[in-house]
This record gives sequence, structure tokens and C-alpha cells, in this order.
Amino acid sequence: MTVLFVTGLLSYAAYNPGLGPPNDKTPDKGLLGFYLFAWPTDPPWLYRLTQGVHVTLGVVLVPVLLAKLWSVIPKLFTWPPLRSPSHLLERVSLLLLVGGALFEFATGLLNSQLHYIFPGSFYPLHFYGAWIFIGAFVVHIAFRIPIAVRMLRSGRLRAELRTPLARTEPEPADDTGLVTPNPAPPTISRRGALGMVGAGSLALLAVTAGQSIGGPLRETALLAPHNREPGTGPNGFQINKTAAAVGIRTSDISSGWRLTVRFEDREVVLTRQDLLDLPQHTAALPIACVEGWSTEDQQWAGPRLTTLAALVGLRHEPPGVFAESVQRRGSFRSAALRENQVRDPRSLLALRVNGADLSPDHGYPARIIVPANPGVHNTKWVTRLTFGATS
Ligand SMILES: Nc1nc2c(c(=O)[nH]1)N[C@H]1C(S)=C(S)[C@@H](COP(=O)(O)O)O[C@H]1N2
Ligand SMILES: [Mo]
Repeated sequence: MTVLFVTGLLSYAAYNPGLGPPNDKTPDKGLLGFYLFAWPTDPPWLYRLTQGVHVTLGVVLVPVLLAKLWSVIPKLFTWPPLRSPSHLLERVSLLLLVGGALFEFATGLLNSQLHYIFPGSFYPLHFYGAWIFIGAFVVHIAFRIPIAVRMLRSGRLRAELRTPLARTEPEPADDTGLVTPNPAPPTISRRGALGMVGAGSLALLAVTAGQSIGGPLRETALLAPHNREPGTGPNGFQINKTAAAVGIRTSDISSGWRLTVRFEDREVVLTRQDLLDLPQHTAALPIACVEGWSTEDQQWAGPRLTTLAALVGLRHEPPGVFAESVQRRGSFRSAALRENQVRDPRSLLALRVNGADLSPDHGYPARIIVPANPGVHNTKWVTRLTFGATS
């Protein structure tokens, strides 16, 4: 749970929320954003790793969460429900703990399965929920650490792992409210229950991890919502949204397409051929989506963002850039990049990938590709770059 929390905070940092809308979908992050930092471009697989771990671990922990909640169900029926002010405090913290955990898992799973059904945006809900959960989690641990330590020291865990069903005894009654006063005969040993949870987690790992690990394992990602078989050829790798899905018309991206590069009152307009005539660079970089899937490195080629900055007079240490696409509807149409991202020599306005022109679905005529950038900020079908702007 702690790793989920930390990788989640990292993912938020990777979104460059400091650049404001449209990057930041979480207004009023206030104090909760205290830890934010400039997301680096090295190593280029950083977001692939942190977000792959975040989503995979979230899926893998589902059986653990359910088993944990199941094991404390008797608590729901404690009577009287409130015994003292400190009991009240503890129960409120439990409500936030259980509610927070269920909410985070539900919203996270829905998002990674592409069901964006929330009232409002996923990002603020998942971000605020994480803080509520972790607060309650810390309080809970503070209350429970003595019991946990006592249990682990008692050697009971090892004894239980050696106890088969025939010798499994119900828990003796106690005053914590965790034990039923009227137990039925056991139907599974404790090690059996533990093994069932472990096997469930391993099974989920086996059908999830392939979407982020890639290679031949990609086909094992049965739970991945899309793109297990992304086709063949230079453009045969995962697509988030196809050109058709977001309403890109052929006329938007054919010979009439132009790229406008701006800085303050300087502006140049380029055709795709003009871009091809600039010095071309190649960078091997992955796409890593917030939904957990990622691609292996692809060979992207095109002019550097620094080369485009130089066209509008920014020859040294260019600022960040705001990239806009030709897309008219739907989300992810534009994104702002930080100066450390613009200045990385591997940050390109890619025109080609793996030796071929970009396909329309991968962002033809031109797309942003930046090392360690969350996929969503690698804007496709780019038509305007405004240096020194964030919106
Ligand atoms: N204009 C535009 N750019 C976009 C998107 C989009 O919907 N519209 N999707 C983004 C997301 S969420 C991801 S993960 C990457 C995926 O790139 P790919 O489809 O080429 O793999 O593109 C990004 N660029
Ligand atoms: Mo994405």
C-alpha cells in the first residue's frame, strides 16, 4: 500500500502539475503538492517503471485487500458501536481507511480499464483519495503496531503454516470484536486461506504484468484492456486512441497541415517537408501510459525540440513549450512541457518511427516524444508549439 502511495505521488509529479491547466487536473492541490519536483528525463524508462509498478501492484493487491476486509468483518457488528470518545476516533479512522482503500482501488481499476465514468476527473479524485487513505493508514498502524509486533514475535505465524485443516481451531473469544463468539467449524485452514490469497495475487500478476514488461509477455496480459496484438511493421506498437476515435479528419493531417512555432511575437510556419529538411535525430524511447501499459523502446526520428526553439530565436537554454494538436474534441489535445524536457537532446518532434513515417494513429504528421514523459504528454498530431507558454 505504501509503494502504491509513493508511486502514485510520483505519477502526479510526472504530470508537471506546477505548469497549471491543462496539465494539472487537480486544482487546489495546495499543501498536498508540497513534495512536487521537476520530473527528470533520465532514465528514459523511469515512468514506465514507476507507473508499471503502480498499476500492476494495484491489481495484484486486490485479493489481499478483499481478504483483509473479510477478516475484519465482525468489527462491523461491534455493539455498542461507540463506547468512548477514543473508540469514536478509531472508528472514524477505520471508516476513512476502509472507504479510502475501496475508493482508491475502485477508481484505479476503472481507470486502468478505461472506464472514465467519474463525476468530474479521475485525477483529483484519486489524488485526494490517496491522501485520505494514507492519513487513516498511519493512524491505524499507530493503533495496531503493538498487536502486530506481538503476533509476529509469538511465532504463531510459523505454527499456523504447519497446521492443516484437521487441526485448525477457531480463534478464542476476546474483547477486540474481531472474533465471532459463536464460530462454525472451520472449512479451510489458515494456511489454506493465506495460500488462496497468494495464488489469487500471483494469477493476477501473471495476466497483468505483460502489458508493462512487453516482449513476448505482452500477449499474456489478458487483463489489459486493449492492444495485446498491436499489429506488425514499424508502427506495430500500442495505440492509446486512434485518429478515428478522436475525430481526426484526413484533411487535418494531409498536405494542408502546417506546424506553427511561436515565441512571443516571433512565429514560423513549416510544412512537413520543411521539418524533414531540418537536422534529424533519432532517439530510442518508450511510450508509458498512466493506465499502466507501456511499449518497448521505439526508434523515433525528427527534429529536436531545441532545434525548433532556435527557429524562433531561442538559441540557448530554451524555456518550456506548450504543444497543441489538430484534435478538436476529447481530452489530451495539448500538454505543456518543462524546460528540462525541452532541453534534453532526445526530446523530438517525431516525424518517423522505426524507419517509417508515423502512422496516422501514432500521430502523423508530427508528435512529441520526450524521455520519461507520461504517455499523455507526448501529444500526437501536433500543429502548434508555443515556447515560454503553458496554455
Ligand atoms: N492529440 C492527442 N495526443 C495524444 C493522445 C490523444 O488522445 N490525443 N493520447 C495520449 C496518450 S494518453 C498516450 S498514452 C499516448 C499514446 O501514444 P500512442 O497511441 O502513439 O501509443 O499518446 C498521447 N497523445
Ligand atoms: Mo495514456
